[in-house]
Formats: sequence, structure tokens, C-alpha cells
Amino acid sequence: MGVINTTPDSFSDGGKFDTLDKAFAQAQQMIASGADILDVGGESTRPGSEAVDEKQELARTIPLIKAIRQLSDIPISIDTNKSAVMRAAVDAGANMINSIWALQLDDSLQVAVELNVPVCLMHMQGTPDTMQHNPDYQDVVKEVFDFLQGRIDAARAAGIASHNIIVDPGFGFGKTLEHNLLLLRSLPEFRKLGVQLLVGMSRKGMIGAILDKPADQRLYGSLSVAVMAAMLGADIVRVHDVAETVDALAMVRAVGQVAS
Ligand code: 9MG
Repeated sequence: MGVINTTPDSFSDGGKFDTLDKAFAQAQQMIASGADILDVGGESTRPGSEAVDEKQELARTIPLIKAIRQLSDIPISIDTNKSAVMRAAVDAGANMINSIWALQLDDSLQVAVELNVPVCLMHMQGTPDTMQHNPDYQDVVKEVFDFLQGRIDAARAAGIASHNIIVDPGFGFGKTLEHNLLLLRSLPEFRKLGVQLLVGMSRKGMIGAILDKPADQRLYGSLSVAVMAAMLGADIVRVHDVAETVDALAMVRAVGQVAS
């Protein structure tokens, strides 16, 4: 899954793709590089980020989704928490909803049921503006697991089929470095939830903290964790560097396919 942020304050690319043309060029490059899904977002979720209003989010995402859809039938995910943006995005050609709030806000769960597309339900402790102030767990793996189980149950009860549910432990969303590393090591545990597993660690602070490098120098660290995640059971990895990750994951797949 290639990340396309149309936000001027995105943490990893500093808003490089803040115009439609640039974001569209980025999408084209990701498609050519072998992305399976594009994740389009119009509101930054980096730690400390502030919310944007609906009008602005629509203006940033909908023309881009329409432009990508004219070019390709690649699955497009809309990274949003606003039900009006979900509706408009699916209407414009998006085929999936990525909710860092796990569809807990307003009528988003009901709207996702109506739209009948796959949904990604992510764990987050706190809110994007405060989540990294003091992340606190007794048992991070159990608490994230139980939260995701609860959201799967809520989604199923509302009418979303299991095959349309994807879960995500939410690396960097209200977690210390230790929490993130423990979650990565414990990824096989999350397979027990019985639905698809998505992870997003690309260029994040957990890599910067270990390598002591800024976001634009975290490619090798990002590839390492993408490979580990795939080997530990992730179905989808959300990344900025699609071409490099496609090669790295082809190697993982090849090893997994060797007959024993
Ligand atoms: C929007 N966004 C930023 N980071 C993310 C992550 O790790 N997972 C998902 N599902 N979305 C994310």
C-alpha cells in the first residue's frame, strides 16, 4: 500500500505532494512501481497534527481520487475519519476506508456498512495531537489485541463481512519505542484475530529513534521492518517507498513459496 499524502504538514515528505499535480505524479510512479493499493489522505495524522475541516479534506482528496481512477483500476483507500469524505471518496472511485479511529467517530461505522467496502480498523491510544505525550499500557499487546477484537465484533455486528475487515496495531499511534518493538515482535499473535493484518511503520519515529536519522533517511530501516512484518504475518504494508518495498517483499514471498 503506497502512501499518498496531500497534506502540507505530512511528517515524512514535508508536504512535497501538496498539489494535485504532484500527488498525481506520485500515484503514477507508485502504480508503475508495483503498488497493490494507494492510500490517499487529506489530513495529517502525525503526532501533534491538527484537524482539518471537511471542505479542505474533500478539496485535497476527491480530485486526486478521480484523476487516479481515470488512469487506473488500482484499489484506492481513503484515509479519513469523516463520513462525508468516505462517501465522496467511494463515489469518486475509492474502494476501501482506512480509519485510524477504527470507525468509532460519529456515524462512520454505519456509513462504512452502507458503502460496503473493505475497512481498516486501527488502534490508537489518545488523539493525534496528544498521543505521544505519555503512552501508557499494562500489557500493550493484550490491550491492542482486545481493542481490535472489540472493533471487529462491532463491525461484524453492524453488518461488515469478515472478509472486508482489516486490522492494524497502529505503530506510532500512542506508543513508545518499546511498545512499537514489542508489537512488531508479537505480530503473529494478531493473526489469531482471523482477519487481514495491515501495518504501517514506514519512515516513522520508531525507525528514527534507533537509527538517529531524519524521516528522509529512513529507507533502509523502513525496508527492514517491512520485511520483518511480512515474515511475521502482515498481509499489507503501508509504505512511502513502493519500488524498494516491492523488491524486498518479492524476496520474502519467494522464500515463503519454496517447497519444504
Ligand atoms: C494514516 N496512517 C498513518 N499511519 C498509519 C498506519 O500505521 N496505519 C494506518 N492504517 N493508517 C495510517
